[in-house]
Amino acid sequence: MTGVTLSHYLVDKQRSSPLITHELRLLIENIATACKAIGVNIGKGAIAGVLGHAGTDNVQGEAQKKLDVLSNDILIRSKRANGTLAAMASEEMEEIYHIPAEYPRGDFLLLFDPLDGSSNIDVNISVGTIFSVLRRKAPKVKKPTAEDFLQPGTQQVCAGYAVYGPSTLLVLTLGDGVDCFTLDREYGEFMLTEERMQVPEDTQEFAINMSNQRFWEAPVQRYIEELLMGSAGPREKDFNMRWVASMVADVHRILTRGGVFMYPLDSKTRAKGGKLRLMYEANPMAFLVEQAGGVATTGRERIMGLQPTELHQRVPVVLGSKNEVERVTRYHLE
Ligand code: AHM
Ligand code: MG
Repeated sequence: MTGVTLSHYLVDKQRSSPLITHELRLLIENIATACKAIGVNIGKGAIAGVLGHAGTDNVQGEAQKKLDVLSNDILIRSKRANGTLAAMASEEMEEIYHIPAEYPRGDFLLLFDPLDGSSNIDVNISVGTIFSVLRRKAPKVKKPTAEDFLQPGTQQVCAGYAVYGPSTLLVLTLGDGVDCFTLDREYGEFMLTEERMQVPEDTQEFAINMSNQRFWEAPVQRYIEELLMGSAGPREKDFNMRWVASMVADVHRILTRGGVFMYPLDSKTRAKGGKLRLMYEANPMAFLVEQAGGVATTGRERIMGLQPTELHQRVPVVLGSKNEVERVTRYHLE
């Protein structure tokens, strides 16, 4: 085995930055281990009987898949004892998770979407895990509350995602660029395979669920109509569309070769505030995209600047290549 393992990478980071503490390193290594375990279960699929519905709904009223529940359990069980966390919050759990009294409590707050894109799991399309780490502001002796989690995205210490696809990848930011690791399945190690990922400023690729077109607001109608007109329209170039319907996979494509990803506000989701969750999806992805030179807005304002008001809050999302996201945002503000 040659190359830089995730552990080596984190030790180097710890040496070069006082912000990367021993506890943070331990937490990230631990998240990576949980992602490996989730990946193993996903890989077994029907053999392990993990596909299909769990028969329960989550707090958002969405039907849970068996793997949603399993992935959530893996993350909770693997992290509660490691001493770095004050509490956890998950897209799949209504209330925050308190660290049981028998384990030490740390300073960090972990938020996650244990299995993003889970509607794709039964058809063998890439899914992923998204996570975000905050530092708890209140003194350690106080019992953590949901309010401790309500910090804007700018306060994130670390964010990342795993994609369970043809390869299992871990993409990570500690606030100094974005780096990508590929799981060496033989050795069981995440190896550094790409440093300082960059989202190109311009793109000819967009990602949106076109079947929602009739529900969109005027600025999104205008933007997409112009893209579809291609070289015959005002943009004077052709655009290509891609929509995996797993945010992790769509965002990974954008971090790899650029593009714009949109889950805008529409009349179907307006009452809820949008489709995607601010704390488990929008904020961590916005942090990664910004760290790679891209932009992430709600169509109107910077996602990471939003002051969250509730744990399971939803927001519209427009992210990716700078010039496209700025154009969409301009159309909304005009
Ligand atoms: P999930 O976290 O329940 O899987 O939902 C989020 C997913 C995103 O991954 C994806 O971008 C979107 O929902 C797909 O929505 P649609 O069903 O409209 O294609
Ligand atoms: Mg999700």
